[in-house]
Amino acid sequence: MKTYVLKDENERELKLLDETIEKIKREKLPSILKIQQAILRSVDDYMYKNGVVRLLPNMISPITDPLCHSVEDCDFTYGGQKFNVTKSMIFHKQLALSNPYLQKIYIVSPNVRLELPERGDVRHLFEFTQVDFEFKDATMDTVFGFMEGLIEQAFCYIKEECKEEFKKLGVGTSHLDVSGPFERHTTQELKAKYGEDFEALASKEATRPFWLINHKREFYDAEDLENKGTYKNYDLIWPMGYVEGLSGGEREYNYDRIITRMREAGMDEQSMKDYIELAKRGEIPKTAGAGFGVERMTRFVCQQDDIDEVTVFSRKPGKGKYIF
Ligand code: ASN
Repeated sequence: MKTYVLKDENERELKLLDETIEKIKREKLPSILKIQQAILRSVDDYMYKNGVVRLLPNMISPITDPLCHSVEDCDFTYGGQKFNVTKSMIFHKQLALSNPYLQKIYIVSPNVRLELPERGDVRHLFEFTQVDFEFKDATMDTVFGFMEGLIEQAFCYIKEECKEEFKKLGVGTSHLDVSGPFERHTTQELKAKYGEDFEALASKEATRPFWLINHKREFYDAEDLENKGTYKNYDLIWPMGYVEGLSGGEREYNYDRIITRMREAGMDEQSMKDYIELAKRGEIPKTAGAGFGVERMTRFVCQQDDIDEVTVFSRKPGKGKYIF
Protein backbone atom coordinates (compact mmCIF):
# COMPACT_ATOMS: atom_id res chain seq x y z
CA MET A 1 0.00 0.00 0.00
CA LYS A 2 2.72 2.44 1.05
CA THR A 3 4.79 1.70 -2.06
CA TYR A 4 1.82 2.55 -4.25
CA VAL A 5 1.25 5.90 -2.59
CA LEU A 6 4.93 6.67 -2.99
CA LYS A 7 4.88 5.62 -6.65
CA ASP A 8 1.83 7.79 -7.33
CA GLU A 9 3.47 10.67 -5.58
CA ASN A 10 6.64 10.19 -7.63
CA GLU A 11 4.69 10.02 -10.85
CA ARG A 12 2.81 13.15 -9.95
CA GLU A 13 6.07 14.98 -9.31
CA LEU A 14 7.59 13.79 -12.58
CA LYS A 15 4.49 14.85 -14.48
CA LEU A 16 4.68 18.25 -12.83
CA LEU A 17 8.33 18.60 -13.84
CA ASP A 18 7.43 17.69 -17.44
CA GLU A 19 4.57 20.18 -17.49
CA THR A 20 6.74 22.94 -16.03
CA ILE A 21 9.46 22.42 -18.61
CA GLU A 22 6.91 22.16 -21.43
CA LYS A 23 5.35 25.43 -20.33
CA ILE A 24 8.72 27.20 -20.37
CA LYS A 25 9.64 25.80 -23.79
CA ARG A 26 6.38 26.73 -25.55
CA GLU A 27 6.97 28.10 -29.01
CA LYS A 28 4.50 30.94 -28.53
CA LEU A 29 6.03 32.19 -25.28
CA PRO A 30 8.60 34.60 -26.81
CA SER A 31 5.88 36.25 -28.92
CA ILE A 32 3.66 36.73 -25.88
CA LEU A 33 6.56 38.13 -23.88
CA LYS A 34 7.58 40.53 -26.64
CA ILE A 35 4.00 41.84 -26.90
CA GLN A 36 3.86 42.23 -23.11
CA GLN A 37 7.15 44.11 -23.19
CA ALA A 38 5.78 46.42 -25.89
CA ILE A 39 2.70 47.08 -23.73
CA LEU A 40 4.89 48.05 -20.77
CA ARG A 41 7.12 50.19 -22.94
CA SER A 42 4.16 52.09 -24.29
CA VAL A 43 2.65 52.44 -20.81
CA ASP A 44 5.91 53.90 -19.44
CA ASP A 45 6.07 56.29 -22.39
CA TYR A 46 2.45 57.39 -21.88
CA MET A 47 3.00 57.95 -18.16
CA TYR A 48 6.19 59.91 -18.82
CA LYS A 49 4.53 62.10 -21.45
CA ASN A 50 1.64 62.82 -19.10
CA GLY A 51 3.85 63.76 -16.15
CA VAL A 52 2.93 60.68 -14.09
CA VAL A 53 5.89 60.00 -11.80
CA ARG A 54 7.03 56.41 -11.40
CA LEU A 55 7.54 55.01 -7.90
CA LEU A 56 9.32 51.72 -7.36
CA PRO A 57 7.22 49.03 -5.71
CA ASN A 58 7.12 48.07 -2.07
CA MET A 59 6.60 44.35 -1.72
CA ILE A 60 6.18 44.14 2.03
CA SER A 61 4.56 46.50 4.50
CA PRO A 62 2.83 46.56 7.89
CA ILE A 63 -0.28 47.70 5.99
CA THR A 64 -1.78 46.44 2.76
CA ASP A 65 -5.08 46.27 0.89
CA PRO A 66 -7.72 44.36 2.93
CA LEU A 67 -9.36 43.34 -0.39
CA CYS A 68 -13.05 42.47 -0.49
CA HIS A 69 -12.64 38.73 -0.89
CA SER A 70 -10.89 36.05 1.18
CA VAL A 71 -7.35 34.98 0.43
CA GLU A 72 -4.90 32.91 2.46
CA ASP A 73 -2.86 34.96 4.92
CA CYS A 74 0.72 35.71 4.05
CA ASP A 75 1.85 37.88 6.92
CA PHE A 76 5.14 37.32 8.73
CA THR A 77 7.25 38.91 11.45
CA TYR A 78 10.21 41.14 10.72
CA GLY A 79 12.14 42.70 13.60
CA GLY A 80 9.32 41.78 15.94
CA GLN A 81 6.74 43.59 13.81
CA LYS A 82 4.00 42.07 11.71
CA PHE A 83 4.40 42.63 7.98
CA ASN A 84 2.23 41.69 5.02
CA VAL A 85 3.11 40.88 1.44
CA THR A 86 1.64 43.58 -0.83
CA LYS A 87 -1.87 42.84 -2.07
CA SER A 88 -2.05 46.29 -3.65
CA MET A 89 -0.30 49.57 -2.94
CA ILE A 90 -3.54 51.51 -2.51
CA PHE A 91 -2.56 53.08 0.85
CA HIS A 92 0.98 53.79 -0.33
CA LYS A 93 -0.43 55.56 -3.39
CA GLN A 94 -2.66 57.74 -1.21
CA LEU A 95 0.05 58.60 1.26
CA ALA A 96 2.75 59.27 -1.35
CA LEU A 97 0.46 61.94 -2.74
CA SER A 98 0.53 63.78 0.59
CA ASN A 99 3.77 65.22 -0.83
CA PRO A 100 2.58 68.67 -1.96
CA TYR A 101 4.86 68.56 -5.01
CA LEU A 102 3.60 65.21 -6.34
CA GLN A 103 0.41 65.26 -8.35
CA LYS A 104 0.32 62.02 -10.34
CA ILE A 105 2.08 58.73 -9.60
CA TYR A 106 2.21 55.13 -10.80
CA ILE A 107 3.90 51.91 -9.85
CA VAL A 108 4.46 48.73 -11.83
CA SER A 109 3.53 46.78 -8.77
CA PRO A 110 3.95 43.06 -8.03
CA ASN A 111 1.05 41.85 -5.90
CA VAL A 112 0.64 38.57 -4.02
CA ARG A 113 -2.88 37.39 -3.30
CA LEU A 114 -2.94 33.79 -2.17
CA GLU A 115 -6.28 33.03 -3.78
CA LEU A 116 -8.35 30.07 -2.59
CA PRO A 117 -8.42 27.03 -4.92
CA GLU A 118 -11.86 27.94 -6.35
CA ARG A 119 -10.20 30.93 -8.03
CA GLY A 120 -8.21 28.54 -10.21
CA ASP A 121 -10.07 29.88 -13.25
CA VAL A 122 -8.93 31.48 -16.50
CA ARG A 123 -8.38 34.96 -15.07
CA HIS A 124 -6.74 34.69 -11.64
CA LEU A 125 -3.09 34.34 -10.68
CA PHE A 126 -1.95 34.22 -7.05
CA GLU A 127 0.99 36.45 -7.97
CA PHE A 128 0.67 39.11 -10.66
CA THR A 129 1.72 42.61 -11.64
CA GLN A 130 -0.55 45.62 -11.84
CA VAL A 131 0.09 49.08 -13.18
CA ASP A 132 -1.29 51.06 -10.25
CA PHE A 133 -1.80 54.82 -10.68
CA GLU A 134 -3.28 57.61 -8.59
CA PHE A 135 -3.93 61.29 -9.24
CA LYS A 136 -4.45 64.08 -6.72
CA ASP A 137 -7.72 66.05 -6.86
CA ALA A 138 -8.96 63.87 -9.71
CA THR A 139 -12.41 62.47 -10.42
CA MET A 140 -13.54 59.31 -12.14
CA ASP A 141 -13.90 61.22 -15.40
CA THR A 142 -10.20 62.12 -15.30
CA VAL A 143 -9.31 58.45 -14.83
CA PHE A 144 -11.61 57.32 -17.65
CA GLY A 145 -10.12 59.75 -20.16
CA PHE A 146 -6.58 58.93 -19.05
CA MET A 147 -7.04 55.17 -19.32
CA GLU A 148 -8.81 55.40 -22.67
CA GLY A 149 -5.85 57.39 -24.00
CA LEU A 150 -3.41 54.85 -22.57
CA ILE A 151 -5.17 51.92 -24.22
CA GLU A 152 -5.44 53.73 -27.53
CA GLN A 153 -1.74 54.57 -27.58
CA ALA A 154 -0.56 51.15 -26.33
CA PHE A 155 -2.71 49.17 -28.78
CA CYS A 156 -1.68 51.37 -31.68
CA TYR A 157 2.00 50.90 -30.77
CA ILE A 158 1.89 47.12 -30.36
CA LYS A 159 -0.03 46.65 -33.60
CA GLU A 160 2.82 48.35 -35.43
CA GLU A 161 5.67 46.98 -33.36
CA CYS A 162 4.60 43.34 -32.99
CA LYS A 163 3.27 42.35 -36.44
CA GLU A 164 5.52 39.28 -36.59
CA GLU A 165 4.50 38.16 -33.12
CA PHE A 166 0.78 38.37 -33.87
CA LYS A 167 1.41 36.36 -37.03
CA LYS A 168 3.29 33.69 -35.07
CA LEU A 169 0.46 33.51 -32.55
CA GLY A 170 -2.09 33.22 -35.36
CA VAL A 171 -4.01 36.11 -33.83
CA GLY A 172 -5.48 39.08 -35.71
CA THR A 173 -5.40 42.65 -34.41
CA SER A 174 -8.87 44.01 -35.12
CA HIS A 175 -9.73 43.69 -31.38
CA LEU A 176 -7.07 46.37 -30.81
CA ASP A 177 -8.82 48.97 -32.96
CA VAL A 178 -10.42 50.79 -30.05
CA SER A 179 -10.74 54.41 -29.13
CA GLY A 180 -12.48 56.26 -26.33
CA PRO A 181 -14.78 57.28 -24.90
CA PHE A 182 -15.84 53.79 -23.83
CA GLU A 183 -19.45 53.11 -22.91
CA ARG A 184 -20.36 53.32 -19.24
CA HIS A 185 -22.78 50.97 -17.52
CA THR A 186 -23.72 50.58 -13.89
CA THR A 187 -23.59 47.14 -12.30
CA GLN A 188 -27.31 47.56 -11.46
CA GLU A 189 -28.21 48.20 -15.09
CA LEU A 190 -26.30 45.14 -16.32
CA LYS A 191 -27.57 42.93 -13.50
CA ALA A 192 -31.13 43.80 -14.50
CA LYS A 193 -30.35 42.92 -18.11
CA TYR A 194 -28.20 39.80 -17.70
CA GLY A 195 -28.80 38.47 -14.15
CA GLU A 196 -26.15 37.41 -11.63
CA ASP A 197 -23.53 36.43 -14.23
CA PHE A 198 -23.80 39.91 -15.78
CA GLU A 199 -20.10 40.69 -16.02
CA ALA A 200 -19.21 37.56 -17.99
CA LEU A 201 -22.27 37.78 -20.24
CA ALA A 202 -21.91 41.50 -20.98
CA SER A 203 -18.19 41.03 -21.66
CA LYS A 204 -18.91 38.16 -24.05
CA GLU A 205 -21.36 40.28 -26.03
CA ALA A 206 -19.18 43.39 -26.12
CA THR A 207 -16.80 44.14 -28.98
CA ARG A 208 -15.10 47.09 -27.25
CA PRO A 209 -13.94 47.64 -23.67
CA PHE A 210 -16.49 49.30 -21.40
CA TRP A 211 -16.69 50.83 -17.92
CA LEU A 212 -18.66 49.10 -15.21
CA ILE A 213 -19.54 51.62 -12.52
CA ASN A 214 -20.73 51.47 -8.93
CA HIS A 215 -19.62 48.47 -6.88
CA LYS A 216 -19.97 47.97 -3.15
CA ARG A 217 -16.50 46.87 -2.16
CA GLU A 218 -13.45 48.07 -0.17
CA PHE A 219 -13.98 50.92 2.30
CA TYR A 220 -11.49 53.17 0.54
CA ASP A 221 -13.62 53.63 -2.62
CA ALA A 222 -15.73 56.75 -2.15
CA GLU A 223 -19.45 56.61 -1.58
CA ASP A 224 -21.47 59.19 -3.51
CA LEU A 225 -22.86 61.26 -0.65
CA GLU A 226 -25.56 62.75 -2.85
CA ASN A 227 -26.71 59.24 -3.73
CA LYS A 228 -26.08 57.17 -0.62
CA GLY A 229 -25.52 53.50 -1.41
CA THR A 230 -23.82 54.26 -4.72
CA TYR A 231 -20.07 54.36 -5.14
CA LYS A 232 -17.72 56.40 -7.30
CA ASN A 233 -15.76 53.39 -8.42
CA TYR A 234 -15.36 51.44 -11.61
CA ASP A 235 -13.94 48.43 -13.43
CA LEU A 236 -12.79 48.34 -17.00
CA ILE A 237 -14.19 45.24 -18.69
CA TRP A 238 -12.33 43.73 -21.61
CA PRO A 239 -14.72 42.60 -24.37
CA MET A 240 -15.11 39.16 -26.02
CA GLY A 241 -15.42 37.39 -22.67
CA TYR A 242 -12.08 38.57 -21.23
CA VAL A 243 -13.87 40.27 -18.31
CA GLU A 244 -12.36 42.60 -15.68
CA GLY A 245 -9.02 44.20 -16.48
CA LEU A 246 -8.87 47.23 -14.18
CA SER A 247 -10.45 48.45 -10.98
CA GLY A 248 -10.33 51.79 -9.28
CA GLY A 249 -12.26 54.62 -7.73
CA GLU A 250 -12.39 58.04 -6.24
CA ARG A 251 -11.23 57.59 -2.64
CA GLU A 252 -12.51 58.29 0.83
CA TYR A 253 -10.00 60.70 2.37
CA ASN A 254 -11.91 62.43 5.14
CA TYR A 255 -11.38 60.93 8.63
CA ASP A 256 -15.10 60.65 9.52
CA ARG A 257 -15.91 59.03 6.20
CA ILE A 258 -13.01 56.58 6.51
CA ILE A 259 -14.11 55.52 9.99
CA THR A 260 -17.75 55.21 8.90
CA ARG A 261 -16.84 53.06 5.92
CA MET A 262 -14.42 50.90 7.94
CA ARG A 263 -17.11 50.24 10.55
CA GLU A 264 -19.67 49.39 7.89
CA ALA A 265 -17.18 46.91 6.45
CA GLY A 266 -16.50 45.47 9.93
CA MET A 267 -12.78 46.16 9.63
CA ASP A 268 -10.19 45.66 12.33
CA GLU A 269 -9.41 49.29 13.20
CA GLN A 270 -6.49 48.31 15.42
CA SER A 271 -4.54 46.89 12.48
CA MET A 272 -5.18 50.14 10.58
CA LYS A 273 -4.52 52.51 13.48
CA ASP A 274 -1.61 54.39 11.91
CA TYR A 275 -3.56 54.96 8.68
CA ILE A 276 -6.49 56.18 10.77
CA GLU A 277 -4.22 58.52 12.71
CA LEU A 278 -2.89 59.99 9.46
CA ALA A 279 -6.46 60.47 8.25
CA LYS A 280 -7.28 62.22 11.52
CA ARG A 281 -4.37 64.59 10.93
CA GLY A 282 -5.69 65.33 7.43
CA GLU A 283 -2.71 63.68 5.75
CA ILE A 284 -4.74 61.59 3.26
CA PRO A 285 -5.23 63.74 0.16
CA LYS A 286 -8.25 63.69 -2.13
CA THR A 287 -7.37 61.32 -4.97
CA ALA A 288 -8.73 58.99 -7.61
CA GLY A 289 -6.94 56.20 -9.39
CA ALA A 290 -6.97 52.64 -10.60
CA GLY A 291 -4.82 49.60 -11.27
CA PHE A 292 -4.82 47.31 -14.28
CA GLY A 293 -3.43 43.81 -14.42
CA VAL A 294 -0.51 43.48 -16.82
CA GLU A 295 -1.09 39.76 -17.40
CA ARG A 296 -4.80 40.38 -17.97
CA MET A 297 -4.04 43.01 -20.60
CA THR A 298 -1.53 40.67 -22.22
CA ARG A 299 -4.09 37.86 -22.21
CA PHE A 300 -6.63 40.06 -23.98
CA VAL A 301 -4.14 41.52 -26.46
CA CYS A 302 -2.75 38.06 -27.30
CA GLN A 303 -6.26 36.52 -27.21
CA GLN A 304 -5.21 33.65 -24.96
CA ASP A 305 -7.91 31.47 -23.38
CA ASP A 306 -6.24 31.16 -19.99
CA ILE A 307 -4.21 33.80 -18.13
CA ASP A 308 -1.75 31.10 -17.10
CA GLU A 309 -0.70 30.95 -20.77
CA VAL A 310 0.92 34.38 -20.61
CA THR A 311 3.27 33.60 -17.72
CA VAL A 312 6.55 31.70 -17.82
CA PHE A 313 5.89 29.94 -14.50
CA SER A 314 2.43 28.80 -13.48
CA ARG A 315 0.73 30.95 -10.85
CA LYS A 316 -2.73 29.49 -11.29
CA PRO A 317 -4.45 28.98 -7.92
CA GLY A 318 -5.50 25.55 -6.78
CA LYS A 319 -3.02 23.38 -8.65
CA GLY A 320 -1.91 21.71 -5.45
CA LYS A 321 1.81 21.85 -6.10
CA TYR A 322 4.29 24.15 -7.84
CA ILE A 323 7.95 23.49 -8.40
CA PHE A 324 9.19 26.90 -9.56
N1 ASN B 1 -5.28 49.07 -7.57
C1 ASN B 1 -6.68 49.10 -7.20
C2 ASN B 1 -7.15 50.55 -7.09
O1 ASN B 1 -6.40 51.47 -7.38
C3 ASN B 1 -6.93 48.39 -5.91
C4 ASN B 1 -6.71 46.90 -5.99
O2 ASN B 1 -5.92 46.39 -6.75
N2 ASN B 1 -7.39 46.15 -5.13
O3 ASN B 1 -8.29 50.77 -6.77
